[in-house]
Amino acid sequence: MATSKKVTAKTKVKSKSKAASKKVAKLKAKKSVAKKAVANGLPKASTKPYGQAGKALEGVRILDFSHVQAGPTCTQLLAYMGADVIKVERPGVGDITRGQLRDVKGADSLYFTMLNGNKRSITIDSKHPKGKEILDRLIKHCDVLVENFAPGTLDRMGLTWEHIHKTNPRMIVASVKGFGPGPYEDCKVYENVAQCAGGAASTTGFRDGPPLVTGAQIGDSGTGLHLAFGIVSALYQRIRTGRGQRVLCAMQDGVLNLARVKLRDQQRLAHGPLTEYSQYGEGIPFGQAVPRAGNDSGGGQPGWILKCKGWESDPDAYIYFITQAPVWGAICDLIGKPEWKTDPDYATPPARLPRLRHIFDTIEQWTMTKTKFEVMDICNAVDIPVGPILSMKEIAEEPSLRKTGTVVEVDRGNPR
Ligand code: CAO
Repeated sequence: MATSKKVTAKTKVKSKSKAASKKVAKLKAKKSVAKKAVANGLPKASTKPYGQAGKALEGVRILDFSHVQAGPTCTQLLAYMGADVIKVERPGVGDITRGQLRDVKGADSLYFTMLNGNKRSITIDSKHPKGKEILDRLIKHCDVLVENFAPGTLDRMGLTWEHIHKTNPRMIVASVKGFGPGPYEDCKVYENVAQCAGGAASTTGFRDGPPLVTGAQIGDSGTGLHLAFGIVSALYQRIRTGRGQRVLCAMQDGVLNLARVKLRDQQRLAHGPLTEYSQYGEGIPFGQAVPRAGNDSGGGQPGWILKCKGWESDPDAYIYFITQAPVWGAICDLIGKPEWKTDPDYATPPARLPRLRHIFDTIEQWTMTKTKFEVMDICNAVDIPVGPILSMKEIAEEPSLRKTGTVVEVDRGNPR
């Protein structure tokens, strides 16, 4: 076993190295905090101001075997909620993302620091007898073990469910795997594999183009979020049952859950064409499976991405425009087509469905005369839902996101 020197971004990461690692190995069993309960089993309502009554997961200890993105997303969320996360890394190697996509020589990568804030790190060789002994002690004193190793890896370390449950019956063992039980359960999986296997890629992109993956990390971060929910639920249930349980999130399932509206459409397809898809209005027949729908809205209110002023040189000068039925009159007035309010070909949502392409082309003639922010202001003033296509640069510089804490500056940590 070796102790860790590899801790990340400073503000929220507790920078504990050798001393801290020793401390981790000597953790004492927690004393139960016996609070006077009122009739419904809850303690008396706190009189402390909100935000000063401790964090939600204070007192919960996580033994974190996670690496890369899916698992670390989950344990970072738990850490933000107050859990004490002890991240176990492989001696001499550490989490592989420490060195991936580095932007500053000698420092842990942003990829690593953005996913591992608020955690403590320790390196333990889980295959060494001494390492195993330390891990068993940690298992006794922790509440949750989180891992996203390749299938079978944890068992090969000797950390089977049976062993863990016997060592600490209260422990929750939470795993991310690529697939659930079935033909692919032994496969290793990364983000885009999950996006493809979970139905997102086949339904993303344009009908006449190849399937597309999205930049949103719905396979990794999405599954980490699902896992965090499973863990918190298991912790809650443990209050009643007194025992831990296994929690498994498969990345394929996580992506499918987020792509559920497309599974809805697959079922609808058996009963006729998907009339809100632009291909319906264009007279193109549907096949057996849900097609890629370009920028069509996934809901009942038709929408599309339209060019705005400057689109010729700015790749993000676009806006998402929704022709929400209750504000159809306002849309007609804005774009100079007041006659569409009463024209039977345009006045009702069903009448508009076969004409969506023409309608959006007409609206675009108007949006192209304005910047995306002008469209945003004008439309929102009359309750028309629109969304500017914001670049990552614009988002990173957006003051309101800094103000709310959605985007925060964190010290880099310990360049080595
Ligand atoms: N001490 C000793 N050995 C350790 C160790 C430690 N502390 N931590 C890890 N190891 C060893 C493992 O035991 C394993 O060795 P064996 O295969 O010989 O048993 C080895 O390191 C590699 O672990 P791994 O199989 O999990 O990692 P990988 O790089 O081969 O695969 C990944 C990575 C992500 C494809 C795989 O872990 C996986 O499919 N995970 C599940 C799905 C998932 O979470 N994917 C999302 C990743 S984020 O994009």
